[in-house]
Amino acid sequence: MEDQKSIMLQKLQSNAINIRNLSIIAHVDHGKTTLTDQLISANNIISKRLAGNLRYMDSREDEQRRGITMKSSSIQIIHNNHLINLIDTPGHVEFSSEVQAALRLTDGALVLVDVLEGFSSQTFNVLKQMYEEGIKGVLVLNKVDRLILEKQMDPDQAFIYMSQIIEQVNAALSSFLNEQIHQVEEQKEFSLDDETIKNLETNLYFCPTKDNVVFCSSIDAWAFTVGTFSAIFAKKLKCNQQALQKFLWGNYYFQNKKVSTNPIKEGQSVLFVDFILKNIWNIYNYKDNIQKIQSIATQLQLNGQIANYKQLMSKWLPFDLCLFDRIIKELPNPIEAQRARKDIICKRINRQITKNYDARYDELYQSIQNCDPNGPLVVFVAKMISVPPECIDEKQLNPKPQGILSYAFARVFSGTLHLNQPVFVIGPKSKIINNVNQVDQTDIQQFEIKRIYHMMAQYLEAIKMMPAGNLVAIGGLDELIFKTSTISSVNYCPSFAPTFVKFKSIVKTMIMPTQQEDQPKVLQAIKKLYKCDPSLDVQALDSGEIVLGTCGEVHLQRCITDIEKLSECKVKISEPIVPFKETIIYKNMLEESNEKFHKKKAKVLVQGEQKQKKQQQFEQKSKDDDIDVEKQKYFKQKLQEGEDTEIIKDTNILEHEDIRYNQLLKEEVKFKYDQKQQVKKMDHKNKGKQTVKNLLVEVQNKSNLVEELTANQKIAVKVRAIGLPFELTTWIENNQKQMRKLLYENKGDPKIFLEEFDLIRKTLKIDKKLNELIENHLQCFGPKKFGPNLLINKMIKSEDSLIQKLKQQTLNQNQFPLIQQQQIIQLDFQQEVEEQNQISQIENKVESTKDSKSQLSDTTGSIAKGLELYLSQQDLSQDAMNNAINLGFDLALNAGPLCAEPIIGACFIIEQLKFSEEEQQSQQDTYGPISGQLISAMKDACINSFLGAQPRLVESVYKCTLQTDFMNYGKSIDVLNQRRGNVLNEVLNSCTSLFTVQARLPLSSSFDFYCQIQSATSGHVSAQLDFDGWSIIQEDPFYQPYTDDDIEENGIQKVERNIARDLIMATRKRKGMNFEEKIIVAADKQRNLSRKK
Ligand SMILES: Nc1nc2c(ncn2[C@@H]2O[C@H](COP(=O)(O)OP(=O)(O)OP(=O)(O)O)[C@@H](O)[C@H]2O)c(=O)[nH]1
Ligand SMILES: [Mg+2]
Repeated sequence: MEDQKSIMLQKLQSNAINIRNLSIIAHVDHGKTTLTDQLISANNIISKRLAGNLRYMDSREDEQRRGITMKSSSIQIIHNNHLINLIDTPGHVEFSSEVQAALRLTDGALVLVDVLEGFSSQTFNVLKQMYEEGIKGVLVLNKVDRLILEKQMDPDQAFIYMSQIIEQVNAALSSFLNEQIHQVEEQKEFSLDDETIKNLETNLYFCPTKDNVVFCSSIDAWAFTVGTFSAIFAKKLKCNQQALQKFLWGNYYFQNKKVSTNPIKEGQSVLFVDFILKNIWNIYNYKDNIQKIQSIATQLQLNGQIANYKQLMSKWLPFDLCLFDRIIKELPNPIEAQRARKDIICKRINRQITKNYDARYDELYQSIQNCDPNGPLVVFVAKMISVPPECIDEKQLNPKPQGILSYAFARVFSGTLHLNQPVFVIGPKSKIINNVNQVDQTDIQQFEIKRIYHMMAQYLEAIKMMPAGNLVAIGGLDELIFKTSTISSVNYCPSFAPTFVKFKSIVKTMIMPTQQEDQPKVLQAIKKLYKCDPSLDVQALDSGEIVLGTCGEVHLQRCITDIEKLSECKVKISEPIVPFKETIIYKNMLEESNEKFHKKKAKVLVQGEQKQKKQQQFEQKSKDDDIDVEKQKYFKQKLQEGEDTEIIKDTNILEHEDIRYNQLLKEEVKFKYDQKQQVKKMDHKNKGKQTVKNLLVEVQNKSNLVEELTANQKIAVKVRAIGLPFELTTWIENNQKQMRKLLYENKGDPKIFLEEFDLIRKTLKIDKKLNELIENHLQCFGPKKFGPNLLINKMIKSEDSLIQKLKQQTLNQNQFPLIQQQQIIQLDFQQEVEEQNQISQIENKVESTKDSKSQLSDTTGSIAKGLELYLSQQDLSQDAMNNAINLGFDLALNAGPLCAEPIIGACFIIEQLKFSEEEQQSQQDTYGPISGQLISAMKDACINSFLGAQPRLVESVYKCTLQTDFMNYGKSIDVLNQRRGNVLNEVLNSCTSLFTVQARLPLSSSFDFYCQIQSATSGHVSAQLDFDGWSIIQEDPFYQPYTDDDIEENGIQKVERNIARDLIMATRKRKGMNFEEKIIVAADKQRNLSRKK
């Protein structure tokens, strides 16, 4: 019996025309697993009675408990001599990588939409993934029963509502198509005619009359398409089925065997409603009247026992038959699909696209195109899955493996995979070979296939062979595969590893075993999981701690469960490590000058008043104290002098411009000066030991213009820090790939970059002064030459600025390298200690560049004579000096002063670089190489000027989409408010009376959000969190109210709770940095117990 089944399966697997490989994709909870249950119950894998409630594909305990799918799994179903390989995917946004892997392996997709919740953010995402993978789909409008029972919509409303959803889906597809057309037109410089675009759109769209839209209820097990009813009514009305089908969707009305586009009588329903929906609504209306249900069953000529409306519906419109019919007729078989998708599956073996084309690829290309089981073997492994031994059915083929092992989840694109077959496992780092006789063995390993299986949800059933066009699981590859791979019978086959979108790890957490002795086992488990999970990041700190980077809270929980299962040990995790960035707020310099002008004016007035007041007080006091007239005169004069000096100082503001205008309102100039000196001293003493309180004192006293001396006091570097517009910062971040190539790797044409950089500055209307500095004095971006910060050096000549050099390069392609490779050092500064080590490393590097006479050295810089002389005495070229400056700048950017998080959106301007004359006398230099000292001085100058330039914390935020009814709306908003959520917009869907609320939610306050919102609303709200980038916390972390007015203006709340400061403190605490000064609350006298005796 079993053998018969295997033979039959083998037969089906060998007949590619009758195979359908498909993924089920949708937003979370839209009913994918329930739908899969219904389909597999048709094969008696589970009973019909349990279908819908069992959620068979959710085989993990945590999937069942949480009620969501967390991994994609595959199952084989046989229908009408067809073999259907179906992959149920998770809908939760944190498992998007699973959808990507599933789509790469399959040829078609069922795109589900919960009709009540409608088109949602994840529907958009999965549609985009489907489009990019070139996969054909069938749209399934699921949960139609909810419109009847929950929303009590009438059929006319339901029709309008469902048409809107289809329109939204098509609009999304149209946007993807147009984007692609636009790209192709730009690249190839031609434009498509309207007719072609229209045809492309028509082929892409979902339309019920094309029979690629299914209306169903997975829970009640019924489904239909417009085609189902056109067949029924064509028979009844004795008309042509195809002709009738065209009118069964859209604004068509039926009267006296005629169809018209206008209603014949008032309130008349369209054909779709009249012929289809009204009949379904009718059955649901009588759902409690069993006699009526049975009489309807008789009218519909349904045989057999009908006990309730659900049975009636599923007998009348059988779910599985409708879906299987659509899957088989609408979705392509592997041969059609591989022909259509060959350039997506394997770009590298297309003669037209690949530069270094190898003639031997022709055979591979042909074989994949034809899905040829006799061609060379090509198997693509999309992911690794862990399977416990009890789920593996070996059928005595091999000794049963012990422990949880990983299996490769793959698709055979060409050839046939056999047991004992020697193959090459080709990793993503393997190179394209263009020499027929040469084989580059990088990342290619030999292997003999020992175990092959087909998958039945969590179970693996051993088989002997698997031909092209099928999904397969392969054992024994644990050690050879890292996340994805390509397996081939020929070693020249290129890696098919797709450029999968790298899912950013958002939530980072430290993980450790509860029992220290379990560490090796836990490490092994983490290693195994890291190989399998495409979106898991693992980082080992020098301290020995392991940090897991996951896509969110749910993903993290899944990883923990897996690690515990794989290691059979309990683990504990730290509080999530939330990433922050540090920045300076941008103020238009011009605006600032105006602002300053007004402030200055105000100050003069205030000072005038104060002076008068002080004089009066003084006169009064002198009278009271009876101070002698001479003394009075003397003090009066002093007072006068003090005030005047300050005013004079301030008029000189352009030279010593301070963007922190608040400072200007303070009176005590002398006090300020003393404090500054103290802070300077403290700086040297407490390097790296600042507490937030120290910082607070510093920030209040620091200016954004700072001068730092090298340790030997010989070179002085004066740096000003200002903020960049956040849009410019984001633009640089988004263009990092291009900038990296151009500025770091010295590849590509700078023309496009220059144009775009120019355009963005114009669009943002960047201040003229800053723009001019960027044009003529930009030394580099940073960190690593392409980061979102700028280093401007007023000391360099205009022709040596980065922009001018790039411009020159466009005229004179590749004349000289822009950046010397030896400057490039990977920096990852978490710890102060590490930083020191790095400095000495960098010093060596810089020293080594001294001798290398660079082409730049004779063109760079116009530095003061004294300095030039000194540098030549020190044998330090100007080029090496610039390198040192760049490295100091980079060091500062890697760990900002607030909480050692990376700096973004800052612009550091070197105002002056001079030889410090006063200290010339100092004897023997005991401070090491001058380049190293310059790095430290530059770093300190950046950090200190940053502190004086209104630093702000930047936090990562989620876009939160909530769908809630009116009853739970208030509760949902409450939860958002408690967590610093910021509502962006709210839309009320008039058909469903559901609110869609979009908000921004800080990552740091998003933990347990799902749980809280579910318990607050008794599970009546659907919530989704998508990573949405970075947002500046506008609150000043160092805000201190000085006056009653400050408190009145900002509220006492602000004084008591400063969120930015709290977050900085928490981060510093986590990083083991000083975060608080010890304050003695109650200083009781120490008692000497012995005295008591
Ligand atoms: N009323 C109604 N409920 C349904 C229908 N289909 C599914 N559900 C319910 O919707 C909930 C989610 O169903 P699932 O099948 O787990 O959804 P899913 O899309 O697999 O969810 P994820 O895999 O987590 O993305 C369950 O409570 C189902 O009972 C339907 O047709 N009608
Ligand atoms: Mg599911």
